Amino acid sequence: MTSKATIYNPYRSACYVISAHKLQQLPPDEGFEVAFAGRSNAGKSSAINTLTDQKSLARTSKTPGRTQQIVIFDIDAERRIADLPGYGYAKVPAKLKAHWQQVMRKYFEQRQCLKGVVLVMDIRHPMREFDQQMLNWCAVSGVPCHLLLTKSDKLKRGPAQAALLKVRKTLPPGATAQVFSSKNRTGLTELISRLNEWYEIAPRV
Ligand SMILES: Nc1nc2c(ncn2[C@@H]2O[C@H](COP(=O)(O)OP(=O)(O)OP(=O)(O)O)[C@@H](O)[C@H]2O)c(=O)[nH]1
Ligand SMILES: [Mg+2]
Repeated sequence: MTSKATIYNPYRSACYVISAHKLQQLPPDEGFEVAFAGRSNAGKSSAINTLTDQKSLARTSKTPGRTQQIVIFDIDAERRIADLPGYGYAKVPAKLKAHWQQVMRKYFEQRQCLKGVVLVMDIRHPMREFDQQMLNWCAVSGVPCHLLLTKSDKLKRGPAQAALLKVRKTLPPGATAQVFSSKNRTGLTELISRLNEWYEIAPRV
């Protein structure tokens, strides 16, 4: 496992654009967008900070349910990252949950520029409620999905690899998975390579 990106990282230029409460507030549906999705507290915002090599670009929190909007970051004029609201947090009021479920479904159905979804899961608790639904939405809308089994620093290498192999066995065709840690940057090179494909960025050394 590598501890640093060993390839050129084009995502360091990312900058904050908007926190959208409604789909209408999103930037025009053009270019390339990749969404980071996953349960609340899974580590989406931390993964974005590690990817972009910026400590506090995306707000992270010990309090689950923090990101309640779609937060957009520009990489360049054509390419964006979307930090989606986390799901599965019990304390979010039922009405708000239902609202976001609907918004998310529409986002997946309608967003033409969505080139891929990075589905973030805690490696110790993968494939929980709604993770499967997220995979299904991706499959139905034909959006490729890459699972980031994050917080791998919490496990030894053997159990982390075992968790990865177990998850890979259950994946639908076209979906991929890797081990990741925002804390020690495990898997960063692999993530950059996957994103470069979706964003159509030619690798540089
Ligand atoms: N040890 C360790 N902790 C992590 C890692 N990634 C995230 N965390 C911690 O997990 C907690 C949640 O991380 P966030 O990145 O805020 O999670 P999120 O998925 O964006 O959460 P919401 O915005 O609430 O949906 C924070 O306390 C992070 O410091 C990791 O790779 N290793
Ligand atoms: Mg977040």
